[in-house]
Amino acid sequence: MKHILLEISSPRVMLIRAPQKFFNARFPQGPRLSVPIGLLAIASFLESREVQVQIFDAFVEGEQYHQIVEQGVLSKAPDKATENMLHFGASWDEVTQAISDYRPDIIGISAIFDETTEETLQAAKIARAVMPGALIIIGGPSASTHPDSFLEQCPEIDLVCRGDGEETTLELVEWLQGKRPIEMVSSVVYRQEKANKCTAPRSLPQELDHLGQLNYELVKLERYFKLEQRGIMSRQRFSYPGSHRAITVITSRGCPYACSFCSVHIHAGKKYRTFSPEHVLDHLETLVRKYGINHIHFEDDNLTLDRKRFMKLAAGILERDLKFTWDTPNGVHANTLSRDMMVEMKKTGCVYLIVAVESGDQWVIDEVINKKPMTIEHVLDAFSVGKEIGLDLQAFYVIGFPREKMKNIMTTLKFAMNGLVKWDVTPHVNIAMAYAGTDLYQESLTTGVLTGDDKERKSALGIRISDSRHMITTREFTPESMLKLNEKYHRKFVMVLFFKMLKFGLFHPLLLLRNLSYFREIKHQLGGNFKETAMQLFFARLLYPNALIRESTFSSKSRELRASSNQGSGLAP
Ligand code: B12
Ligand code: SF4
Repeated sequence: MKHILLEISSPRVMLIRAPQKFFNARFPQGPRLSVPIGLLAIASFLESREVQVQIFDAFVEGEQYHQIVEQGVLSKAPDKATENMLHFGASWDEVTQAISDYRPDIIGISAIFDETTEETLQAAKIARAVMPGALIIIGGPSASTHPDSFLEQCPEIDLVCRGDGEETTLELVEWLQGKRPIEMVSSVVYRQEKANKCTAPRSLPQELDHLGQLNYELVKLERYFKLEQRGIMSRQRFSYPGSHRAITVITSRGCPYACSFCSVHIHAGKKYRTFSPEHVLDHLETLVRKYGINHIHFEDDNLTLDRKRFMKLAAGILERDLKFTWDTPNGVHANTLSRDMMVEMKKTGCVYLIVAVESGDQWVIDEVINKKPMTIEHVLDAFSVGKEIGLDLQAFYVIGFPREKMKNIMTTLKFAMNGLVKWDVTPHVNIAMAYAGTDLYQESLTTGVLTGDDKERKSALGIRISDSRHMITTREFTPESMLKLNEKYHRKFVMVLFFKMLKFGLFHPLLLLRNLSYFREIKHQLGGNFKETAMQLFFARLLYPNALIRESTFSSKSRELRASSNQGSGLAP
């Protein structure tokens, strides 16, 4: 890093989320939108320490943003079998311009998913071309799990930050200021003559409150809502007027479990670290009262691991009279749930709870996924409590692990179907992906079942090379056969869901009619597309029958309050 100038009195930091290529224009394969909370956490921390910082989130910048807002969402999906993918977000020229306007001394680019590696590297190249003397760093889960490969692939990157980025970035600022040597910056990896140097890992305290609150003034919050309104969202949402003001919140980091397919314990650590209930409640209160947020996606890896903490949170939401709906799209663990907790969830506005079941076969849960101590009994308990108390449940399943036989996979698919038919639990079945650094990746490498970079296969599957790279082939199955099987079951699940909805309509005709009146509203939002509107109506409302019934019992007063909070914060877009 000889080109780096030290002793800059007040270095300027620019944090970038690069634009991304997608195959489809629509959720869930298309652009996924959310406030980049990792970058926001770093920026808020730096700002509170008086460091000049700017976030450039390409997802909400540039000409394309205005086009989507003014003309409706980009509805035509590019051809799956070609390289012709949809470029989502600011153009590379616009990224270049933004860097050249701000002239940062440190340029931080997030590498959250392996899927976005190509774009991360492209952003680093542009950053180097515009600011030859700047320190170019990357961070995020993907970079943290295989830092060496980023340094190898891209000479423009100076350094990779592993794990939490707030304190690391501040220490790098101090390094540029000449206040500490680089060896005293924790958790970074950089090139040295012979091998890459990895500095000592940061010790991570149990409590996260010292990181401070997020400062939402550092992002163009209204732009996320506008795009969400146009159908570009991070997750499924329960829709009511104004509910596009949805936001992602994380109240904890790290995970003590060691599921074979997951990289969380590698980059966020095995210690479960939390913001205190008071800190979270203050955060939620700001979101609801200052920014008019009315739906929250709790994306914690383990929202319910500490039951007492969860119950304090729930009690605080009720005490402070915070009105919002919420969900857990990242899944919760059945063994951490109890009836009391699920009752509180319903009371505090939970629209749906996703249970991370993973497999319907206990042997696979224990021996292949290593998700001990969760058992099928825990799962069935949660399913039956959900049905009994009227809380809509969904479930995650994963199929296609190296040691799985077809009979194990069929057990999971049948379990998923049974959960839907008997307990109304909507299934989401995913195919196992072996991400670098995970036990699954290691196992796949050593047993030689990773599919590898295969361009022809990629075209046939219609997915990106970075996706196909993670897919698994064994004597029992190939990625193609898994995708086919998954599609077949997906169609069956949709049929069952459709009949369940019809039955719901028969018993609640007024509710159904009232919901159909949303059709016009959504159709208008989506630029008149009938098929998309029907799908949106189904996925954004009709999939949550219990929530609809509850919604119809809201008093008119609380509806008015909700409507007025939906007017928003008056912030400039
Ligand atoms: C929320 C979430 C999403 C959201 C949006 C995330 C976002 N901000 O854009 C959505 C739903 C869109 C999503 C989608 C996917 N996700 Co996801 N997601 C998460 C989740 C649960 C939380 C991420 C988060 O917000 N954390 C909170 C913030 C505060 O932490 P953070 O982002 O890690 O940032 C901190 C540090 O990493 C670091 N940092 C981050 N960026 C930078 C940059 C610099 C310069 C520096 C110095 C530091 C730094 O500092 C931050 C503050 O401490 C993680 C699990 C996890 N615990 O990480 C999975 C995770 C990131 N997702 C994952 C995956 C695989 C996906 C999908 C590919 C799934 C799929 N098959 O569809 C898609 C990809 C979507 C896409 N765009 O292509 C994997 C990534 C694994 C990998 N190595 O690639 C993870 C780790 C889950 C897992 N179990 O393994 N995801
Ligand atoms: S899947 Fe969930 S429980 Fe398993 S290691 Fe990852 S975060 Fe932890």
